[in-house]
Formats: sequence, C-alpha cells, structure tokens
Amino acid sequence: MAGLHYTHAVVRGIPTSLATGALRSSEAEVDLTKARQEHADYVEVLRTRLGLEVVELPADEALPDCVFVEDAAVVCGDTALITRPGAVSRRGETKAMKEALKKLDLNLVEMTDENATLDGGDVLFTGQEIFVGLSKRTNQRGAEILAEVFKDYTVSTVPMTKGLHLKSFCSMGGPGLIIVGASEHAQKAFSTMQQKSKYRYDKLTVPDDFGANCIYMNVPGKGHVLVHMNGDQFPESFKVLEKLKDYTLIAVSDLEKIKVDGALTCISILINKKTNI
Ligand code: M3B
Repeated sequence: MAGLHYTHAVVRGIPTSLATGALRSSEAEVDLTKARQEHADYVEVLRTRLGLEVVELPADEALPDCVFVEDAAVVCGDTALITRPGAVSRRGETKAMKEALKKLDLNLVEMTDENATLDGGDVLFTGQEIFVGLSKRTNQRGAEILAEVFKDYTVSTVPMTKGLHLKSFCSMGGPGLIIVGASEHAQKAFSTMQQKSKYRYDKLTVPDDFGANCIYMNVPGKGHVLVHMNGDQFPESFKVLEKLKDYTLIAVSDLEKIKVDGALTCISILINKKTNI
C-alpha cells in the first residue's frame, strides 16, 4: 500500500501567458504578481512544513496551463502514468513532466492510445483504491488504461455531471476521510464512490465545492497535516476545516489560481519514494 505519505513533489512555474491563455470558466482577471507570490508560498509550505524534496520545472510560455502539473501525470507508489490530457492545448505539458519523473527513477508508462484522454485532476487515490471521474477531460478508455497501469488497486469510475474534474469538489482529508463539497453533484459523486467501494469512507462536507480541494499528508513526527485554502477564499468552508481535531492545519492563499479553475491539488505531483535519490 502506498498510503498518504510523500517524500517528493514536482511543481512548475507560472508563465505570463497564464493570464490570457489559460483555460477557464470565469472572466476574472489574473494578477500575475500575486499568482506567483501565492505559488512561491505554496512551494515553501511543501518544502519547509511538509518536508518534501521539491523539483521545480520552469514555466513554458507556449503552455498557459502548465502550472497545473497534477493533470499531466498520475503517480502512485513507484509507478507514474503520463496522461493524455483532455484539452488539446494542454497535451504538450506532459513532456517536461515525463523527463522529471524519469529522473526520479519511477516506472514510467505513457498513455499513447489516441482514443484515450485523462487528466490527473480526475483521479482520487484514497490510499486503498482509486476513483476516476468520467468528465469532459477524462474518458472511459483513459480510465481503463489507468486501471491496467495500477493493477494493485481497484479503479472505479465516477460519472460526472458538473464541474471540471473529480477533484474540483472533493479530496482526501485523512485515511478513510473524504472532504466533499455540499452541492448536489458533489454529494452524488461521494455516494457513487461509497457504493462502488468495499471500504467505508467518512465524509466531511464543506459548503463550497472548491473549498473541498485540500492536500492531506501523513507527515512523520507531525501526524495528520492538511493544507487548505485560507478564509479569504471560502470563509464558510474554512470554518468547517478549522474544527478538525488532532490536525496540523496549514492555510494558504489560492485566490489567483481559482480564477482559472485551479486549486491546491492541481499545482503539485506528490510522490512517495522509499529510498533517497
Ligand atoms: C485544473 C486545471 C485548470 C486549467 C486540476 C483539479 C481540481 C479544483 N485552467 N486542474 N487538476 N483540477 O481543481
């Protein structure tokens, strides 16, 4: 079992082109200086508070969404699947990711099937099994390949009616705990996951779907650690998360990336390497 413990992270810089070129569902204008500051703070949290070895890839101006590294690969244990992103404009993002993961000595598999699409944002690894959202970006063939690659785990599909990615409204909040947004489609997706699983999951509902996108880690010597958005973004969800007992809670700002549909899990790939490299 890979568990919810990590040693390394891969992140990528923010290109200037993000402001005008990133795919998005809203019109809000991105402040690049602020976005880069938020990103630097996030990377600092990964390094100093979570103790991760962070690999930073340079931004590529030709790839406006490249900071959202989560979509380019799925890493579980020692295996990395390089995805075939659903949006054509994002396909080029996998190249640098592939190189980075190769250097980290992971077993690499590439999704080459032209009928398959998969964004890592649709993949939720619970520590015991994998759920994959069937969304605008991830299709059945992509889910099948994911299941073939991660044979040690049960892979179950979750049909998505709304939202960009599965993790646009849920994420892990601890071993056996799923944080999920209050919207009808988020709650429905949770029920589907529970029905398809042989494990029992606890559910923590937060009022805002996006507020449910957090990073949980078990950190040696610290125990449960949850990185979540601070009260500036979703004050009501913040209040719910703040009540988690026996957790080290780390609040970060994500205002600028939210404008282009990005949240906390989107901007890093977390890796658990047993041996130091
Ligand atoms: C977001 C891509 C935004 C592109 C991540 C997961 C859920 C809330 N403009 N990608 N993986 N989405 O985030």
